[in-house]
Amino acid sequence: MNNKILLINPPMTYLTSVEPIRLAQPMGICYIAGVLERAGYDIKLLDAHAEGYYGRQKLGDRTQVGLSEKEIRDKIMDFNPAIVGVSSMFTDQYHNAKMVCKAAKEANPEIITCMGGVHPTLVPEEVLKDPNVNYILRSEAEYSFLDFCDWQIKEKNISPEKIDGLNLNPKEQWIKNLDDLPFPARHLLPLQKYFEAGKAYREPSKREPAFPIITSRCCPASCRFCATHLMQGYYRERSVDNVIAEMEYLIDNYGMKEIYFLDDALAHGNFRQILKKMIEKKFDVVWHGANGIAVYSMDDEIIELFAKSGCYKVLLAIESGVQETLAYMRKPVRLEKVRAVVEKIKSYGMKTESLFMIGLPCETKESMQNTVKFAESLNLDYATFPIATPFPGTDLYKDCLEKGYLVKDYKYENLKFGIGNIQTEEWGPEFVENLRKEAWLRINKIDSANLD
Ligand code: B12
Ligand code: SF4
Repeated sequence: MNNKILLINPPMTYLTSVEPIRLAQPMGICYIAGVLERAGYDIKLLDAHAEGYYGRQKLGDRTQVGLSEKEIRDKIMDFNPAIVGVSSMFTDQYHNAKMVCKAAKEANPEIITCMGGVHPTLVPEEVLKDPNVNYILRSEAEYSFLDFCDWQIKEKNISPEKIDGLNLNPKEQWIKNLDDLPFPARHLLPLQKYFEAGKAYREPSKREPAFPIITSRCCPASCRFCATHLMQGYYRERSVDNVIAEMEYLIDNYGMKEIYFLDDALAHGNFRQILKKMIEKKFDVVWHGANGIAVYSMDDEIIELFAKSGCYKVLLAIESGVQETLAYMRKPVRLEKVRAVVEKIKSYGMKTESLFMIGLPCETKESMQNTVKFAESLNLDYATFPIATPFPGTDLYKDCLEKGYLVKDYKYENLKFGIGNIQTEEWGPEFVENLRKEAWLRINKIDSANLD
């Protein structure tokens, strides 16, 4: 067996009205590739979403963005790897990951396919039913994928039952020291594509080249709707020096001008030490957090550090304007603190944005309207109202199932924050979808075409 491995990020499907499309460097497969490269494997990445970014294939009210099935198959045939690893990060995009596994088997039935990422972690049994998927690896997989390749390719004496999170094996080993990981293998990505798309996105990057950086994994909180603990186990952070070394590497080698941090719980832990070092080193970069910043970790000192280190917009994860709803979510946000945090951020001239989730099973029409009123009263630069989405494997999903609140036609393809999937005695998808649209338009005063 040859020692070639191809890791693929599949194309993505969007509602046709959504343009421009966000393009994110797929950090999961970059981290895995870094570890495999260090171990001497011949590894390639195919980001089929980025490589075919300008390819648009209409499918009813949806559009597929990325390389076509044939183009993917041809690329697999050209490289002819022993193993194709497919990343399935979003449940609503699972059909695309399935398509890539099929393309791999059609390219060469001898190829071993292995799927990883969020969806196979949440519903492993179901994914394993697919005849084109030989294996899955659940959750964080840098070292388990290395064991898997050593077993399959180097035929090392590793018992498959011992490979952490392989198929239905228990997932028990989390990377204790994140500094041991090589930096993500970004050199295997078509970087120019992300820089071009970053400038054209509806919330464009301020300066390019922009790069994602992850300083920590998982989160100290455990919100009912979130899958992070299933993916990343428990909260861990990289050392300040290791993060700063990655920043210096990106500045020296790629002229990085902007960072978008992908941490789940940004502002927690040693993040303020990282900011102090960025200021001390006078890095010529601007930054923002792409995933919603932990409001509960914000205080005057860190907000000042944000401003001085180049932050230009702060996406807060306030999530609700109703304290009881926050309690149901298990979201550690105290509303009485929020207004002062928002005002302080504004005082430094940084943009304020927030996420507010509506449509949780504990809610009434009135409580959702109160969240919208609260959001409006904060005078944010931008507010979004994702609809609570019961992703399989989460406690939110279990709660909806117990209460009989999942809509009758619950389907993975519909698990988007713009589509309601919960029906209570008082309200259903139509109410939340309309409220979201109305609130979004009124507060942000912009066109609705991009409302995904
Ligand atoms: C960063 C992030 C983003 C980024 C970048 C995503 C990207 N393309 O990489 C941005 C901000 C763009 C984003 C957007 C969205 N996101 Co997001 N995002 C995350 C987040 C916080 C971290 C992902 C990450 O980079 N982790 C760090 C890297 C190192 O880990 P990783 O990617 O998980 O990869 C590891 C494993 O998954 C596995 N793995 C991954 N691929 C493969 C492949 C193989 C072969 C193997 C073996 C293993 C493997 O090994 C990797 C290394 O350990 C997760 C939450 C979480 N903690 O998982 C949510 C998460 C993935 N996002 C989620 C969602 C819903 C979204 C959005 C749909 C939200 C929205 N409506 O805007 C969008 C849609 C994305 C899009 N259109 O591009 C959900 C997905 C839930 C689900 N079941 O579908 C998550 C789980 C958060 C949640 N709500 O629980 N997201
Ligand atoms: S604070 Fe954010 S990342 Fe942490 S558990 Fe809640 S939703 Fe998930």
